[in-house]
Amino acid sequence: MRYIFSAAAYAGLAAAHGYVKSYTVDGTTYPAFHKSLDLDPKYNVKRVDWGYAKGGPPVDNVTAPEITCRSHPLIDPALTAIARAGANITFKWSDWFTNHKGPVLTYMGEIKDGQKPEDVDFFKISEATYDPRTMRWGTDWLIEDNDNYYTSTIPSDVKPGTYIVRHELIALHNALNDDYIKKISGAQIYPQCLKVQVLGDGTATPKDTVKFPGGYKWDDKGILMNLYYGPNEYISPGPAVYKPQMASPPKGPLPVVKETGEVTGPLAAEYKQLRAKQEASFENTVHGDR
Ligand SMILES: [Cu+2]
Repeated sequence: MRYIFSAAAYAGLAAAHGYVKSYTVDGTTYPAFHKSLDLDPKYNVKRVDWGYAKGGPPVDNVTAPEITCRSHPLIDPALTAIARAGANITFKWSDWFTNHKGPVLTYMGEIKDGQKPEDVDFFKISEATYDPRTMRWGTDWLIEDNDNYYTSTIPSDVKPGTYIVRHELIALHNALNDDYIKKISGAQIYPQCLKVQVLGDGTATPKDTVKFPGGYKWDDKGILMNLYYGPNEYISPGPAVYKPQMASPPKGPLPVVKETGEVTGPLAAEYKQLRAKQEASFENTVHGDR
């Protein structure tokens, strides 16, 4: 039974949460930050995403600094992915609890020298929300139909520069379990951010933007809601998805990437083995209740 949890399965739920395992950015795959192994200095990992020092539980308070990129303080990325405007970014999530239903959203915003993720003006580049006809969610599409892969396209007309891509899953299964006094919904928000150098000759700077924190309110219709009621619409939080004036495929040759952050050298095999083991043990928790 997918929707009924035993106490043991629920304890597993509380302890373990999904995360992005890797990013494929304009054809190159980069491993994502791993919350335990990548904090071990002996592996000397370099990542394209912002790492989290405190384990990365889901974010419940949309006004907390964690809403930007899942954790606070953040560990800055040592690498920057490279993509041509108009190229795809594919997020490979860990296996996920199918009861974690809700939308999957992607934002991006230019990050200038000296800026932090919370300073960035984010525009939305894609979302998979809810289809009232089939009563299926973005997460159903991600988990059941697409083997935990989600792809967003960088708008082909954005100006070149260094961007944060903020990708997020909002699990609404518990959303109505709110704390009215503290103004916190029971929604579990799982944002994750990576740094991307965007190439091209675009000139657009999308204007419909939000900052995080700031972009969401605890009682936004898409954050504080009862998902079991069979809603006949879903009002996505944040701005509308930005659409380029004239979408075009990426121009020029594939970017040449020197370093993806794959661990190399004498500890490579050990790292790979440990990581595979930890990922498998998390995913066993996920499948334990099926
Ligand atoms: Cu959860």
